[in-house]
Amino acid sequence: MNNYLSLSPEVKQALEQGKPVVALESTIISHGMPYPQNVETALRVEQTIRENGAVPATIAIIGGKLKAGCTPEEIEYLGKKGQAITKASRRDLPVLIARGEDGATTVTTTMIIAAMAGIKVFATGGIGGVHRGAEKTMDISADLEELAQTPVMVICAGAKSILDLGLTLEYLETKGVPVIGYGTEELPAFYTRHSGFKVDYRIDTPEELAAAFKAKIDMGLKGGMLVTNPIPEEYSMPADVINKAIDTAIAESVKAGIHGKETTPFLLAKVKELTGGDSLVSNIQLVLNNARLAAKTASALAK
Ligand code: PSU
Ligand code: MN
Repeated sequence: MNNYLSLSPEVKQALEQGKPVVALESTIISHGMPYPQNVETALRVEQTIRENGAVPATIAIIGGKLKAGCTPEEIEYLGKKGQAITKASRRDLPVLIARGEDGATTVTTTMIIAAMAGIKVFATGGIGGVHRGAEKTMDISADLEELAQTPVMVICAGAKSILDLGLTLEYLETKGVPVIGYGTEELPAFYTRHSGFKVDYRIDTPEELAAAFKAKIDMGLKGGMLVTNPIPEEYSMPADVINKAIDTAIAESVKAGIHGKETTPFLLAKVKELTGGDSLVSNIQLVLNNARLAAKTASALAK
């Protein structure tokens, strides 16, 4: 452990006693949803993890400390400050920490901090990936590199088709990251259950997810595992509605000259604006669904 890491008493005790712990990211709180739904959702996700037998560890950077386990007050702070909190990826850590600043952790930095703390399972909504047009822009999320090197299982609802899902899968294949479909052979696309792309393996139980991840760690194969869990049918969105919104959002981002770390938040906000409250309801439900699966998988892994 290092001087920069700060575990909440509950998370520290759970890890010492070998109890199941599930990591949660904070970019989804500060940048992914509007206030106050972001705070309500973050607290509900924590509650869902508890109800399913694990301890939640919301991860964030507060005052230059790498936090694993935030208090409700800290979650309120992250949600209320929103976009004013730096979206922190791997390259942001050194300066933010040295300056004692705050940061909302992406999938990348949540994995880094979870691994430092000894947390193996992480639940979120969607991951970053290879952007459409990356053959020109080279915009590829650091999330993919992190999955290639850091030993954390990430449970998500797939990736939004703001990305090039085919290229994202190719990249993960090159990097040796197993892509699992939970109860499905098809990669889910966040708001919808279907993308037309196949995952590497279909797994149907938390126990089998745990066994596969344990085998990976035991063999000393570096990197994580990506579990894609489709949004529950009743909350999935019509594909034509969401695809139209995504196409419009991408066209607007190109016109506005958006690039770098602003791209993903810009596209997510535009899609939300174009689809109204429906996409927010779906977003909340798929995160809760991932939290349930993550708690069960962390429990299976702890046995
Ligand atoms: N995709 C989503 N919702 C999100 C993100 C991505 O559907 O909230 C966030 C996650 O924190 C992810 C980050 O790690 O955006 C990726 O950003 P970038 O594409 O700039 O790497
Ligand atoms: Mn990027």
